[in-house]
Amino acid sequence: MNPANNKKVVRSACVNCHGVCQVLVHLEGDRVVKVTGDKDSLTSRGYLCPKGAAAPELLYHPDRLQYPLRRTGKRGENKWSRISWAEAYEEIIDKLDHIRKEHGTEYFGMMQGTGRPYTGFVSRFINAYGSPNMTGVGHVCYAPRVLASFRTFGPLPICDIYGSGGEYPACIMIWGCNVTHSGASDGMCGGMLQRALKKAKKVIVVDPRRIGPVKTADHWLQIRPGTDGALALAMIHVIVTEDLIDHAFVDHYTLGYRELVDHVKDFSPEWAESITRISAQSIRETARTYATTSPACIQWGNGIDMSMCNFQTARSLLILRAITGNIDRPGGDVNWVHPKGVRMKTPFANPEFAGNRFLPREKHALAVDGRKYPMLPIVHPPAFWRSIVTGEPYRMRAFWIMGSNPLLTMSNGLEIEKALKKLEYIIVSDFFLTPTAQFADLVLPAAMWLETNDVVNIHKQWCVLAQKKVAQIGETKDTRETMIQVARRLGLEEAFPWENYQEFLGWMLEETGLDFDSFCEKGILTGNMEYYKYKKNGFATGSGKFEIYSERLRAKGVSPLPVFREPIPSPVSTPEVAKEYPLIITTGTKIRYLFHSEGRQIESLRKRNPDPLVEIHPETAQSLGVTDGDWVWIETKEARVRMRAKYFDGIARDVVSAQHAWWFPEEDPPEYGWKRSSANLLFSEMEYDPDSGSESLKCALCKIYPAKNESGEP
Ligand SMILES: Nc1nc2c(c(=O)[nH]1)N[C@H]1C(S)=C(S)[C@@H](COP(=O)(O)OP(=O)(O)OC[C@H]3O[C@@H](n4cnc5c(=O)[nH]c(N)nc54)[C@H](O)[C@@H]3O)O[C@H]1N2
Ligand SMILES: Nc1nc2c(c(=O)[nH]1)N[C@H]1C(S)=C(S)[C@@H](COP(=O)(O)OP(=O)(O)OC[C@H]3O[C@@H](n4cnc5c(=O)[nH]c(N)nc54)[C@H](O)[C@@H]3O)O[C@H]1N2
Ligand code: SF4
Ligand SMILES: [Mo]
Repeated sequence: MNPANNKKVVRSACVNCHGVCQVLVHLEGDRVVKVTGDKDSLTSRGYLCPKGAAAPELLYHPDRLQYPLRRTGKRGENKWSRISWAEAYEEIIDKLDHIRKEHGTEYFGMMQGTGRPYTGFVSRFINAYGSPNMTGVGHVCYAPRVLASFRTFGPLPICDIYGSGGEYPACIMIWGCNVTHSGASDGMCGGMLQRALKKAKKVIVVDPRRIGPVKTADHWLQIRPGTDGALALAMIHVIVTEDLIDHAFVDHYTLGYRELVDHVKDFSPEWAESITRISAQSIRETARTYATTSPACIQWGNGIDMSMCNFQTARSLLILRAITGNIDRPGGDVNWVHPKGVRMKTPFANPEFAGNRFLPREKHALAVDGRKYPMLPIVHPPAFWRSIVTGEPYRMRAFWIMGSNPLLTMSNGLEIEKALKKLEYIIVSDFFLTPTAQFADLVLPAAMWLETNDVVNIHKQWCVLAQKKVAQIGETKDTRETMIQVARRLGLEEAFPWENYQEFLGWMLEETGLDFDSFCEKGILTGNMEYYKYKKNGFATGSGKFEIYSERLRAKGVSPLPVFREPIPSPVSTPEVAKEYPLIITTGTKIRYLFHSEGRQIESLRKRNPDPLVEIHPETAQSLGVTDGDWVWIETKEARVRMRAKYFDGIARDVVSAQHAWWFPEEDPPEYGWKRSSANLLFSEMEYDPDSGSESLKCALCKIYPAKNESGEP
């Protein structure tokens, strides 16, 4: 038959990142030929980034994992045999049942990567099994802001850019976030933010790099990496001392304003100038613009997440929003309303979803990190890996890695490698055999979004999107189906009451009165937006107020009012290190064509960014004998890696920005060259944020010098 007669278009939702875009999937017969943006979509209005467009290439990639694999050779020999799902389940059950009977449930650990459709299932699984040993990347991404929000007033605030309340933001302050470039993050669609920027009267950008929106911005504060906490405090200082606050809001709905006034007395713009390298005058002018242009919102991002005071900085930025009266008002920073009747599956919207009640209290005390960081809800990754290497306080026996590539995306990859070598049993669920998956005893093939149905809601709180299965490659399975089947066979039906994954989707929609198919016909369910909800309900804090001063934090040993901490290392905190390593390095600004360690094998994406890049000011590069495109060594006190220099005059002369998570799937297993260019190798033992345990991945010290070529010595 002529395939042209057999064309079909299916509405779905892309989840090649955190899933914000509704798309049209074009099929010829049962082959997916193209994905395009859906112009009728409320969330994305036709937007599609290159990763979304490349989804069919990912689907049909010849290296995709298609069947469960059991390791047959030694670790690292890349020898595998194909087994059935029944055998895979049997093997896992046998192992996990044995461990809980012989040793105790804490001898099994799990980790997950970034926000994915199955986030929430992982914590539910580990809680139901009975182990406190779950780790992940949340301490350097998103979670510090979410937790700061909950401790201060409620769920994470989102810029109100959809105009549901009849107003658009008049002022948008983009703070450490590059979403118009990367495509999407935290439930915000880059294309939609771009539209909102056009409508805004004032745009402010706080970023050490000249990002796209700087072009039309009224203020660009080119901050020294890692010092956002100082800038935020100084802006509060200006707004307080010049009385630019929203009195009605502050008087009626906040707690601790008086203490704040006292607290910020010394945090003048002049104080901040010496720390941030932004002139006191710019700080004053920017604070005035922000406080006097109403409504205003702050689009914040990863730029503040990976610092020595991420939780504290997030608190300052929340307070900025509150004292200017922008919380939950049209065009401001709002808390979305969930779609009615949908069982929201993100633990942030629905803490019950994480299944904490299944983990007995006494088990918490057995976590391998002793729960050292008060604002960290998971096991601190460095402690997690160390416990496996040293066997202190004990060595977990089995470990399940769910969609993560920790060798590349976490700090101290060489220590992680040691840990993976020592573990008795490792399961990895992924799309590909990654450098991490090469350490597995059992590899489980995961379904990507084209291969599975879903009620998509990862970070978006105000809607769920219909995702429709249109293809099936080999025997891939949705990661949640895998967990349901394993859980039920382990007798954990109370936490996993669904026979299978499709039944779970029905359960999510149960109270909407829709079944999955009728949900797909609608494509989207939205909540009915309501503003100023606090006027009716108060805020979700102990006091019912927006807690500028937090007694609960004080009781946990966390500063009750936000503070700034100088990053370590930095030219200020470690001047002796700076003598040998004079450049400040920020790492991991998101790449438009790639997603963390993903996409390196997708040809159409890789060719847009074929090599690992480090941005450097042309004058700095020239003074080091480096030409645009040259291979260079980036060296910190701990290690060195090779990348290609990319001239960029939108960055300060002593700051460089290196891409993260590089490996080379085209090279030989098991390493695929991951030790050559991964920026995360530049970080090993280090200082951590005392509240959240975060690494300072956006501020370290390095030097750069020419390398002869990709593989050569200088
Ligand atoms: N230096 C530095 N390091 C960073 C950052 C930085 O800015 N600088 N950013 C950090 C941030 S924000 C984050 S979130 C982390 C991300 O850290 P990770 O989540 O570990 O990174 P990824 O490479 O996206 O994901 C790892 C694997 O998940 C697989 N995968 C994707 N989707 C699925 C799925 O549906 N099911 C399964 N089973 N597997 C799937 C992919 O194939 C990939 O191999 O990295 C952090 N690391
Ligand atoms: N294409 C693509 N999209 C993605 C991802 C991806 O890997 N690729 N990852 C997804 C994930 S998990 C996340 S968390 C989001 C993150 O998305 P974003 O929040 O946008 O995070 P980044 O791109 O890491 O950094 C944002 C900006 O912070 C700036 N920055 C660096 N250091 C500092 C600093 O010290 N202070 C300030 N103020 N700014 C600084 C960088 O120059 C950059 O412009 O993106 C998501 N979307
Ligand atoms: S921004 Fe994310 S959801 Fe949208 S098309 Fe790109 S990968 Fe897909
Ligand atoms: Mo992230």
